[in-house]
Amino acid sequence: MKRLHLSEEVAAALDARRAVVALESTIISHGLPRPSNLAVAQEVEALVRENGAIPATIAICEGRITVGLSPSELQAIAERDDVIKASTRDCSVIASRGGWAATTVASTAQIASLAGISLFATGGLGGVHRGASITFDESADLSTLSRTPITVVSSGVKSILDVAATLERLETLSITVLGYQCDYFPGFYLENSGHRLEYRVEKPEEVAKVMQSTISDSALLVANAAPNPMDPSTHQKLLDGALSEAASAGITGKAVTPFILERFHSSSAGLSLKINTEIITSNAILASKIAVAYASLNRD
Ligand code: PSU
Ligand code: MN
Repeated sequence: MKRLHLSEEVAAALDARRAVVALESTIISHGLPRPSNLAVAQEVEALVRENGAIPATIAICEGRITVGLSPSELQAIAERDDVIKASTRDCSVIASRGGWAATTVASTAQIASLAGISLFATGGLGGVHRGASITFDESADLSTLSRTPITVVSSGVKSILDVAATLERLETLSITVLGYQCDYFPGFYLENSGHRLEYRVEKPEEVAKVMQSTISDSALLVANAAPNPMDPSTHQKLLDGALSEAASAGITGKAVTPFILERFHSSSAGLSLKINTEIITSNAILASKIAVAYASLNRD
């Protein structure tokens, strides 16, 4: 795939059919505050390795669509001020101009799948925003995942969204959802979004078997609840505050998610940052275990 630049380590792992886990970079550039963003990104990569897989953080570095960032590229994505948030439609433009960009769930999934990676870990997917029946604000994460064969581990979708509508869209788009050791769809910061799931799995090997049995080119979503979630009333207060600030500041489009996440982090005295970090690390660990199980199924 000439459009993509794979690091030597990732290319070798894929050639040898070893377990590889893709990681997104918008979380680093636009989802977490500095300087903890770089520390979290490094920790996540280390945890993937400890759990037997090779990490492949994805971003656009000086126009190169890169699968498997070097330590200095990872640092640049965390620290540069000119890193753009790039969903799938933005990537070709930024690549052609030699720019820097962090990839969202949509573009990371697309690039990872083109590279031949089967597993992808993130925090929470984008989805249908509140009020979308008027604004039409629905993340390209959903439509991209409907045509991208990859397994995504997340703690559900961002809790700032219309979760019920997002679940309806996931059904329409034929994206299979598995609850990992849970009966209800997790609510990102919240343990439980209140929506019951049809399928529950207990072990990474079960997910690997589902992957092997897939009949479609759409994604498989593994929903894994936050290890230490937020209590619902604290969450509601933070959300109400952040949404009304976003409305009065006139924030729209792709700026909505980074704005609201930043308001959460600065209004919760570090609580949302701690939970967000734990979500990302626990999803990366689970994705690594599934990647290892899937690689060994495919070797047999
Ligand atoms: N969830 C987080 N932090 C984030 C995001 C999601 O906890 O930074 C990012 C992801 O990259 C996701 C993107 O793909 O937000 C969705 O943005 P939008 O709603 O503008 O499509
Ligand atoms: Mn949007």
